[in-house]
Amino acid sequence: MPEQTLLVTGGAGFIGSNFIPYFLNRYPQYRIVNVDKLTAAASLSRLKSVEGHPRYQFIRGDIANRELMAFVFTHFDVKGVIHFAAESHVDNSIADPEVFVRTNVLGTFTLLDVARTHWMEEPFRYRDDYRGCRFHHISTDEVYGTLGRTGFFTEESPYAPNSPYSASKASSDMLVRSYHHTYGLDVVTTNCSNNYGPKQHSEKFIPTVIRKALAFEPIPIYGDGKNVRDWLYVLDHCKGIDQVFHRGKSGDVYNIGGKNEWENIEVARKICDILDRLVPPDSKGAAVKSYKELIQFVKDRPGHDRRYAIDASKIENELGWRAEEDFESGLAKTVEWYVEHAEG
Ligand code: NAD
Ligand code: TDX
Repeated sequence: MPEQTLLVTGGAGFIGSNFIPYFLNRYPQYRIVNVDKLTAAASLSRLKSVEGHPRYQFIRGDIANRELMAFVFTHFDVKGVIHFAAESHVDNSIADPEVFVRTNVLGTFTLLDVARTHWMEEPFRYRDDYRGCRFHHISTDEVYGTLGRTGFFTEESPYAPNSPYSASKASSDMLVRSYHHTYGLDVVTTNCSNNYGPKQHSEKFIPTVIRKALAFEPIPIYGDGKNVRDWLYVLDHCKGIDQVFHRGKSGDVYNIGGKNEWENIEVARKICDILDRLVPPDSKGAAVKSYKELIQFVKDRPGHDRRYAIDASKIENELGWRAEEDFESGLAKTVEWYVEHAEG
């Protein structure tokens, strides 16, 4: 099979840097060009395993830069896009929302429009050699807003974003939808729940708990700690993206989730239990007997969504995808990775 070039955006981030090695290993027919702006959330060290790989190339750049993106599409003859690049941290979107609109809305628009002009000779008709070029948009369950104690988000749930981050992702989802309905661009969107695993940026919840515990500093739990998130191991997310990119129905949306709901306080306690076994506090000469003693309830996040939970029946029934990683073992692997990398 002739090689095809895929553009991966945001590949130096958490999920993208787990996805690229997975995809290169699994599919010898793809070349990957990774365009990443290298914001504070990025790190090229996460991509060490693919450095120098003959089918991998990195370009530092902004997805909102139309000239650059047009160059990338033409120069590499891009035949598919997997679009991870985003500003992704809710707390940052509260402090400084503008860049979220710039990257998540304008950046996604720019990519879509470059894909349209590159892949389609004229509106409504694919050029023969670009038939089948697919734009896969990676999005979040946060676009659906918040749930009470019961119920799940489905692909039919109404959009009700509550933070500047989720509002910017919701806007990008709508642009993707419109490019399919108006121009016939081959798009798929996946809305995924909270990911966890190796290589996540330290500002996110699970890495924060581990980092603070290992430094014997207070572990900050927002509000009453009873907000619920549905945690999915990052490799399970990558496998879901793989299925939807290759087999999903054009124009469709697929929710991806772990059926794995936990209150934040429970997650923090689980991590402390793992750390107590892995790096006993007394082995570090600490006064505390368990890292749990460091847990501290702090001021809540403004507009903090109470509960997210995904009904993943569509991707399970249509594409046979299932979350495979069990939370206890996934969390243990994750904590071990951070301990190794904190010490290394
Ligand atoms: P991340 O913040 O770790 O990585 C984002 C990457 O995008 C970074 O490498 C950053 O440098 C890059 N980037 C940001 N702005 C850019 C720009 N203008 N041009 C080019 N590159 C730019 O995020 P993540 O956790 O890996 O999330 C990836 C995608 O998945 C995002 O679209 C996010 O909304 C979505 N998502 C994440 C989660 C999660 O739990 N992490 C869950 C559901 C969906
Ligand atoms: O220090 C903290 N203390 C705390 O209690 C932090 C950083 C978070 N939290 C809480 C807030 C949330 O209820 O933990 C939960 C998880 O927080 P984040 O890791 O910031 O994730 P969340 O806001 O749920 O969003 C994540 O999942 C959906 C990703 O960051 C998004 O990019 C993704 O779309």
